[in-house]
Amino acid sequence: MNEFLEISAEVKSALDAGKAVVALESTIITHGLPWPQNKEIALDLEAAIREEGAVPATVGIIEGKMIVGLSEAQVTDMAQMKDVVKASRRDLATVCALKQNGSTTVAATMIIAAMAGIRLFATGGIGGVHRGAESDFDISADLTEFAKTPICVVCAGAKSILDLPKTLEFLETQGVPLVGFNTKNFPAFHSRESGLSLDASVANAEEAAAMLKARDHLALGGGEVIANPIPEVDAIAKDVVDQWVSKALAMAAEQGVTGKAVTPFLLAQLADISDGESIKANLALILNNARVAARIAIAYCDA
Ligand code: PSU
Ligand code: MN
Repeated sequence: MNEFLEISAEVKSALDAGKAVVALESTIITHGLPWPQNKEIALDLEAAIREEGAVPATVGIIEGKMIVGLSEAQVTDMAQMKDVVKASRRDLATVCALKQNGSTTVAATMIIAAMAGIRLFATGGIGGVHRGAESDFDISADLTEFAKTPICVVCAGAKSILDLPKTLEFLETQGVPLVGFNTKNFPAFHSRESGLSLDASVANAEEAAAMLKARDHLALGGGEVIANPIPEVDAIAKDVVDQWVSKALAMAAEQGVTGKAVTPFLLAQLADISDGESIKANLALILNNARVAARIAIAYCDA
C-alpha cells in the first residue's frame, strides 16, 4: 500500500470481505454546497448507503494523507475548512507532498477509490465541457478520468452551466459508456431531461451490475457513467433552470472567473439566484444517486 493512502478500518474490512462499498467525493462538501448543508448532506449520504446495506467511503485528503472513509469528525472538519485545496488528478502529488488538506473532485475521488479497490462511486453532477470551451479550452479533468480509471460513477447527469452536447461528444470520443438509469434521455441535474438522447440504458441495478461485469470481463479499461435522473417530485422545470444559468454565466463573465474557480463560482451563484432552490434539488438528487449506487454495488457483489 502506498504511504499516502489510508483506508478506514470499516472500509477495509468490507472490501476484504467482498462487501459492497460506495465512494463519495469531498469537493461537493468544500466547494459545492454551503455550510451547514454540506455537512448534513455528507452524513445523510453515508446513512442512506448504510440503509441500503452497503458501506460508504467518503474520500478526502487530510494533512497529505488520502483517506478512504473519512470519519464523522473529519467530514465535519472538512465542511468548515477555509484553506482546503480543490484537488483533481494534477493536484494530488503537491497536496500529499506538502501535507495539505484537499477535497477530492470526481476525478481525484475515482483515482483514490480505485487504489483502494472500490468499484462504485456516487456523486451529484459530473464536471464537463464548459460553454465557450471552443475558445477557452475549459474541459473538466473528470472527463478524461472516466476513460482511465475503473470506477462506475452514478450521477444525475451534468448541470446546464456546462455545454451538454459537447460533454456527450467528448465522452463518446473517449470511449466512456454513458448509460441512462431507466431513461434514454440524458438528465440535466436539476431537470429530468436535457433533450439529448442516450444510446444505452439499463432498467435496474441488476442490469447495471451485469454491464459492469461485462466491462471487467472485456478489460476495456476506464470507468463508466450511469446517469440517474432527479426524482420527479424534486425536479425543476428546464426553462426555470435555464434562466438561473444565464444569470450565473453572465456574473462569471463579468467578474472574469477562470480555471478551477469556475465550477464553484457558478454553483454558488446558482444557489444565490435560485434562493436556495438549486441546493434543495441538489440534496435530493445526490441522496437518490447514493441509494442507486449502493444497490448497484450490492448487485455487482452478488453477480
Ligand atoms: N458539478 C456539480 N457539483 C459539484 C461539482 C461539479 O454539479 O460539486 C464538483 C465535482 O467535484 C466535480 C468538480 O468533479 O466540481 C469539477 O470541477 P472542474 O469543472 O473544475 O473540473
Ligand atoms: Mn475547468
